[in-house]
Amino acid sequence: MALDRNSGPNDLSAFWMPFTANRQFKTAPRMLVGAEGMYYRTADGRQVLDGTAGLWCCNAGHCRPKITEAIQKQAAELDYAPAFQMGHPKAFELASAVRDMAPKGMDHVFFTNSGSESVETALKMAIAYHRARGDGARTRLIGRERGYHGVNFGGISVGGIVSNRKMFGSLLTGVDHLPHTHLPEQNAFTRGQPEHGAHLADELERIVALHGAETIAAVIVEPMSGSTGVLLPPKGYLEKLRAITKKHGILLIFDEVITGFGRLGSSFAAEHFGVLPDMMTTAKGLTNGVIPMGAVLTTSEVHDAFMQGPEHMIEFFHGYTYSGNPIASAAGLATLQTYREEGLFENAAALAPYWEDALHALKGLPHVIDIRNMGLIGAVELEPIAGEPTKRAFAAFLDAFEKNLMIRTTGDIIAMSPPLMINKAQIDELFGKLTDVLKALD
Ligand code: PXG
Repeated sequence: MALDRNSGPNDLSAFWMPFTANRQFKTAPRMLVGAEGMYYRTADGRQVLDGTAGLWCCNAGHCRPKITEAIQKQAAELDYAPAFQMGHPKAFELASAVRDMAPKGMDHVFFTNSGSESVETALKMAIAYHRARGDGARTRLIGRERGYHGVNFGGISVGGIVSNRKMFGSLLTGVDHLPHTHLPEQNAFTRGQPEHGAHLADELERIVALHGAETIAAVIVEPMSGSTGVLLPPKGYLEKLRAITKKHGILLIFDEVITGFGRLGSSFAAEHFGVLPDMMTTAKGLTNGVIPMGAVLTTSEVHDAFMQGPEHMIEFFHGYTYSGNPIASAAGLATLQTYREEGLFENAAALAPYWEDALHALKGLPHVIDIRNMGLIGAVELEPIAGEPTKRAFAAFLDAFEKNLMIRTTGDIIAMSPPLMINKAQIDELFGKLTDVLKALD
């Protein structure tokens, strides 16, 4: 019997770790055993500054009392309620709170359990929306090169990460991609939004001309690409995408899994850039990463298109066992309350210029070929070691952890996105440590 197996706490073999160099990790494990506020605690008792809010998700910081209490209380009161054909008050309360925080016009909220599920949900919703309106030929989906939309089949199909796509067969059919907007020759070391590249949105006109607008359901983009190395939208780019999609009756989906919930110093990137999409996908910061939860936000126009036919019929044939789970809903409510009460989005906005200055001061350090930032996000791009891509940045990640700093790397890009509760002294600590890391790199 499996339970009789004598596998002690040091047995690392069973857990096949996600997006991890498993063999490397298991030769020198990096174990976190505690967390509070801005810091993780390691198994060997070190305090590690969290420069990444976990995986871009712990926007309120770690082990925040309100969130912890809300989860404990909810677990003891109503642990689970069926998600289909039944309800419980907290899911409705959270949906309203998310709507109230979102840009005006985002009126309805569909719950999922992750960013990947939010993406699948939005893509299905887009296709079903057109069908519900008698426009069923609109099935084509347009993503973007270097886009990241999670790991499920729809998400990797519209996404533009080569290693995410090449391993997994033929993917969805009927998908096309916009070019990415990363133009380092013209935009390197720009502070905030780059000047050059808005014209790349015009490529959508070319794609529309190729396939016919009447076959295209939706365009999905991250308003700012996080995972592929912090690629900012050039000035005017998102506005153009909005204008072109609107002109052709194509839905525009913003994947706000990273940019949502204060990361840019605004509730959402849509608000930050002043561009309203038809749908937004979210997760991560919705529950401070503490309990898995995601949400798709839509306009009334999208939602209302489904609300027809006999009233006893299910309008949207989609959902998850854990959609709007009571404990996740309680965590979400406490998270939004913490953001509000502590003014964390405002803190992010107020500290963004200080963050930008501290980050751009790294210019001139060895191997640094570009620096990018927005809100409380920063990226430092390193010159790859010839013939060994990703190795230099991974070495920086390992050394940073030794120096009690957590960063993320993607390719040869270092990405940082600290909890929004960070202060100036901690920003200095972060970039002081990173400077030491960069100076020591081969
Ligand atoms: N969309 C976007 C824009 C994301 O950034 C997902 C969807 C998928 O979310 P889930 O919850 O299914 O993982 C993401 C996730 C990194 C990193 O270091 C980024 C993500 C996840 C893990 C690490 O860049 N983004």
